[in-house]
Amino acid sequence: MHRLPTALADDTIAAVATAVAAGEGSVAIVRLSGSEAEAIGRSLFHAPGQQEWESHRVLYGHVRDPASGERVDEALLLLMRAPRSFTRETVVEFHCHGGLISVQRVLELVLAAGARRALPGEFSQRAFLNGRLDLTRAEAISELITARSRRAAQLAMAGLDGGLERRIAALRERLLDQLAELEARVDFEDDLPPLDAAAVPAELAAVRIELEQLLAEAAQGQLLREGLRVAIVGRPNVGKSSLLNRLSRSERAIVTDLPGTTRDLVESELVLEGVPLTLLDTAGIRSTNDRVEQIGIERSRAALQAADAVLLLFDLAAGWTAEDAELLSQVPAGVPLLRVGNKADQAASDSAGSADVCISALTGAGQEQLVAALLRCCGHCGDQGLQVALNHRQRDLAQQAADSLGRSLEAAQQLLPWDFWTIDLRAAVRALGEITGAEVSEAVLDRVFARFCIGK
Ligand SMILES: Nc1nc2c(ncn2[C@@H]2O[C@H](COP(=O)(O)OP(=O)(O)OP(=O)(O)O)[C@@H](O)[C@H]2O)c(=O)[nH]1
Ligand SMILES: [Mg+2]
Repeated sequence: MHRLPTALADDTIAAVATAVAAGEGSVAIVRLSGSEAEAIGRSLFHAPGQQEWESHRVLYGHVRDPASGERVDEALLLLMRAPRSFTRETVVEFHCHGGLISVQRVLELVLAAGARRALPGEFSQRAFLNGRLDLTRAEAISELITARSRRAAQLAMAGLDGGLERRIAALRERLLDQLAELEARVDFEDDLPPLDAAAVPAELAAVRIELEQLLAEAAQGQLLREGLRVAIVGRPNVGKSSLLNRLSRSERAIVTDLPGTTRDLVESELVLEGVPLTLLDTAGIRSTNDRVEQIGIERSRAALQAADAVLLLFDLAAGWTAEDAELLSQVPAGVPLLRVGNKADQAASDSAGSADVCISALTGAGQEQLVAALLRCCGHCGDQGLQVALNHRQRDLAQQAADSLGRSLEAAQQLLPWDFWTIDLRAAVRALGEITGAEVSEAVLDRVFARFCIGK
């Protein structure tokens, strides 16, 4: 969708700010922001008695259709006059009854009265443009909303408190100081004391080390934020569905003693040690003439190719077979993989040779070891020290900054003239500025905010 040029954002936007789902939440909020928000609010909301339209006070009354006078909803209205609001514009919120119909009618009335439908993230974008938030805090809000585990939510809150912004801004300041030193020498070398030739590269190297530290933490943060898709694959009847049910503490998947029970992918969401996982139970892989089963097996193979990690389940009682080895060869290179021997309760203890972990999906034995091994092989190393987490965009930029600093350091080592050092140094400063939004183009902003949900 085309986004309006940000310089022209003086119109009033509106959206339903609460979740729009076919459920029956008790309250839904229609939010407006912009110069006309209060006028639109007054034109639709009737507050009986002596209630004053004061900022940051709640009014009680009815939303009315101005054309017919019909009462559309009984509601509360919250007025927050500029600049004391999330967007720093005047914001009006109608706290309506939940459900789908009346909220949509209130929104339609608001739109008919002159507001425009907000684009995804447009409230946050205005907050950013009006200096209320830097880009990392704005992104943290979106991450808080979409967090799938408590730990991911905590990290998003740290971002919202400015933990990431402060770290990045401090590094950028240090680079700017060095850039100023060098640029002054390029322009006025004769008027200044000679440059301490070792001090600048030493500082650049120090900043680069901090960036690399941040990047290492980013990998952990990404795991906590985005989680993993883990495919459980194996021959028919080895206990894949039983394992999914056990890990997700549900009877999500059908279990029978008939090989070929699971015909389709079965997904289950769970959180293990703070890491959100999507577990995929798949159809057991074998050659078959059953058309339905064949399609299921194709889906199993596709899931195997797309997974972030694979649990290759085999039956300890039957031992590691040629078919298991064949399946193993189909796991894409580099994808974390565990060979999980199941039905340990039925098997002799010496049959575990090919297994990384042995479990019994029936009794639950070995379950903790399986979880620990899975998280370990996916690079989860505990997160107690983790303060901030970078998202993809931020990580790419931090990586660019680190690479640019590396090139700048090379120029220094080769004793190239100072203007050669400054080209890459400037690129590093720019990349860090793009993380916080201190230096950022409209196109980048549009892309960032377009990923937000509507009404935020
Ligand atoms: N003794 C024992 N039986 C198990 C264990 N895990 C699963 N089973 C049994 O093995 C049979 C098959 O289990 P499922 O979970 O349906 O196996 P599956 O791999 O999903 O099978 P398909 O969907 O046909 O590919 C059922 O009778 C389970 O009760 C285990 O750890 N020990
Ligand atoms: Mg199954």
